[in-house]
Amino acid sequence: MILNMEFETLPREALEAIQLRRLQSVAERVFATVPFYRKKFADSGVKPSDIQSLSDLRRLPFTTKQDLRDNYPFGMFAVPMDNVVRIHASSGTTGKPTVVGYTARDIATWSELMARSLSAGGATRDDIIHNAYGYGLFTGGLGVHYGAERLGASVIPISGGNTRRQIMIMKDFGPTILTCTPSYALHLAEAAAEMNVDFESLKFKSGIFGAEPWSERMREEIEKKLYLTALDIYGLSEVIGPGVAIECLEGKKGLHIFEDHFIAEIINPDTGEVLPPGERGELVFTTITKEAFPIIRYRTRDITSLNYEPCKCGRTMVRMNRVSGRTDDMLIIRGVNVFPSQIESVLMEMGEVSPHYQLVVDREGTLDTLTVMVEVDEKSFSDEVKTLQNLEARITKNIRETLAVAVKVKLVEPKTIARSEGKAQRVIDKRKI
Ligand code: DLL
Repeated sequence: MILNMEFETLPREALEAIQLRRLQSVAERVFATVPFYRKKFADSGVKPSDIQSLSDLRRLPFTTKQDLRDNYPFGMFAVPMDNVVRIHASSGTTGKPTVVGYTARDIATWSELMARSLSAGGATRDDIIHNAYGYGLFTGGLGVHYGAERLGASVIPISGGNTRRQIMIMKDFGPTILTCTPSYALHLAEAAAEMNVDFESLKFKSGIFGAEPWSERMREEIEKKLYLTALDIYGLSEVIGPGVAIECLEGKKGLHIFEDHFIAEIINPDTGEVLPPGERGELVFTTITKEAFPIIRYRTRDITSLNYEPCKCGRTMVRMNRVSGRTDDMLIIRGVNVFPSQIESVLMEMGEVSPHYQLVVDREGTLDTLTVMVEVDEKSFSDEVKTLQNLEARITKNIRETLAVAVKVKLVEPKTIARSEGKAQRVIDKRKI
């Protein structure tokens, strides 16, 4: 269902007029209030008044994660602290977290966008939302929570973890919408099976999964095991949190970006050049309504492409395709670029292994090696050694043929790969240890 008919279905021209006005205003605002932007604009020889059309956006400089680190923790806030009502942070794998702030109006905006997202996934005020995204500095838990309340649905703030108890609550409270990471969704399915609880007997109709990359095959697996329609939700704390973009039930093909609040661009990650619609590259966002933490041309490092074709759901907002990986997740194995999601697709395609896998990167002499650890189910694991060796050999061959990279495949016993309650750790890089 479309929650905000007025904005979500705006004709392109009207939408762009709003975007331009808001862009001009945010450029003025950051220039006046954030020393970082004032200097960066000056270094690039650009003034807010140079923004006369939407295409002038590309005259503004990019903002990177490093810029946020250099201004840690509150240096990029555009309002005094007494206007900030909430602080979130994303952990990041190295160094200090990235810190973001919200005014009361920002929280209202975010809640509306999350309410729109839940609504796109079929939620109404009659639904019960089992929210297993982590509550805390991570934006997932509270982001969904406020959206659910804004929509008028009933939210169960279960957060991540304590998995067996989650299953009991699901049985007893009868939630109809599940929100968590896709990897945790699979973990929930596994725990339910151990407790002899059949997801078919639960009341879920849809699940809104995101915060980490997942493949189309993974969607099929989740839908099959959890008896629900699985939708992809995208967001990042630097931009607002979850609710930047959402798939719709009708299309289930690409995620609508809420363009009345964010302008998306795709660039060539090596040159910074803006790419034409449809081409794959790095996603860049400019927030045009945020008050406490506006961000100009933020390089997300996420790789995707944009699709401006109309969607049958009626929303006019551009769709981003499923994120296929991050520029900094890319492994270079003996000169070949490999994204974990590509390996996942090959594994899932074969249908003989479980969706639990981990990639171990190591170095032998001067060469990088990649070992794909993947679980098989109980039944296959008790098969003869020869059968397992044969499966290993076939996976190795499929990966070599699809990705042109030589990997070692190691089949492991069921439940030996660590389960995550939030974002799954797919890559273990032993080279850095
Ligand atoms: O992950 C916000 C979020 C919470 C999104 C709940 C969806 C659901 P961060 O912790 O800042 O924020 O991480 C942001 O996670 O740049 C992507 O690399 C990745 N990511 C988020 N959603 C998706 C998705 C939250 N649907 C980073 N597909 C982003 C692929 C995703 N990657």
